[in-house]
Amino acid sequence: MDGKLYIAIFLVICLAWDVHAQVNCTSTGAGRFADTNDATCKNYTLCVAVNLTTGQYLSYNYVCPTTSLFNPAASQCTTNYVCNATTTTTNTTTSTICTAEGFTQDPTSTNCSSYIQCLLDNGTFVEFPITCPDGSFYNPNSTLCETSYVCGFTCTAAGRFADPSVTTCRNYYLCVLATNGTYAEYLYTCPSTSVFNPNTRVCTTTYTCPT
Ligand SMILES: *[C@@H]1O[C@H](CO)[C@@H](O)[C@H](O)[C@H]1NC(C)=O
Ligand SMILES: *[C@@H]1O[C@H](CO)[C@@H](O)[C@H](O)[C@H]1NC(C)=O
Ligand SMILES: *[C@@H]1O[C@H](CO)[C@@H](O)[C@H](O)[C@H]1NC(C)=O
Ligand SMILES: *[C@@H]1O[C@H](CO)[C@@H](O)[C@H](O)[C@H]1NC(C)=O
Ligand SMILES: *[C@@H]1O[C@H](CO)[C@@H](O)[C@H](O)[C@H]1NC(C)=O
Ligand SMILES: *[C@@H]1O[C@H](CO)[C@@H](O)[C@H](O)[C@H]1NC(C)=O
Ligand SMILES: *[C@@H]1O[C@H](CO)[C@@H](O)[C@H](O)[C@H]1NC(C)=O
Ligand SMILES: *[C@@H]1O[C@H](CO)[C@@H](O)[C@H](O)[C@H]1NC(C)=O
Ligand SMILES: CC(=O)N[C@H]1CO[C@H](CO)[C@@H](O)[C@@H]1O
Repeated sequence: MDGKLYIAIFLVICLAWDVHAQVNCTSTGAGRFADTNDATCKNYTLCVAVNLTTGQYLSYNYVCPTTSLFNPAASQCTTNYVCNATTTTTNTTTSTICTAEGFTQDPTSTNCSSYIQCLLDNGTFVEFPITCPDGSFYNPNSTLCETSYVCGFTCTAAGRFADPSVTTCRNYYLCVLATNGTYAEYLYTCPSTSVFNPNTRVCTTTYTCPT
């Protein structure tokens, strides 16, 4: 009798512990959070807000790539984070996309469904593409995948306009008013090393893209 009761209590505690083993996105909100049950600092959870009114979140577990560890202060994987006396690295860079550790837009993803994680690995930047959970899109402002983020651009006037979904200033939209009152939308990439200047609305090599 007593034995059965203790087994029942044991099972309940196990189940409860299992549930609490994951990050509780309702209490953390959207973002990336360390899996506190992982003493090796490799695992973290991405919380994606589905409905802020109902407080509904999707959670996805990830493992930091290579030697990187989840740094809770930076909310991302870094190679210089000391979990408990593990790895440290130096810097010096060469990568076409990465200029710092952290998250950046995937220039090949026109629909914002993926992004790039930049890590320093033995002094060299390494790129890791990450796919956003279904139905969510990478917002470069928050560096998170968000279901409410609107990727891309809609013409509201004729002319050339910077592509807001890419921070490199390389892309722009040409909006052409059709006879039926709607706009035709064309996406262009500035030639060679030029960037789109939103003030003069032309591609130029003299404009400095804000970072
Ligand atoms: C998650 O956190 C919320 C708010 O703090 C709380 O109401 C809820 O019970 C927690 N869920 C779990 C599974 O711990
Ligand atoms: C970390 O995540 C991996 C992959 O999901 C899993 O196999 C491993 O058990 C996790 N480690 C810990 C300590 O939770
Ligand atoms: C820290 O390292 C010591 C010795 O390597 C180990 O016994 C301990 O479990 C580690 N603690 C954490 C939180 O990783
Ligand atoms: C969020 O949930 C509320 C209540 O269920 C619902 O009325 C609302 O339409 C939902 N919003 C979205 C964006 O799904
Ligand atoms: C985004 O584009 C990728 C490939 O470019 C495609 O596989 C994916 O299905 C697209 N996602 C959405 C939500 O359209
Ligand atoms: C780091 O890079 C240097 C120079 O490229 C190389 O000599 C060294 O073996 C590398 N160390 C590791 C741990 O990969
Ligand atoms: C990003 O944030 C800036 C300043 O907070 C804001 O002006 C801009 O509209 C935001 N862009 C997007 C795409 O959310
Ligand atoms: C307006 O005209 C353009 C080009 O002629 C056409 O592609 C588009 O479908 C038309 N839109 C509507 C709502 O009729
Ligand atoms: C981000 C960072 O740590 N940058 C350092 C890389 O190394 C150079 C030279 O050692 C430093 O000046 C930077 O601050």
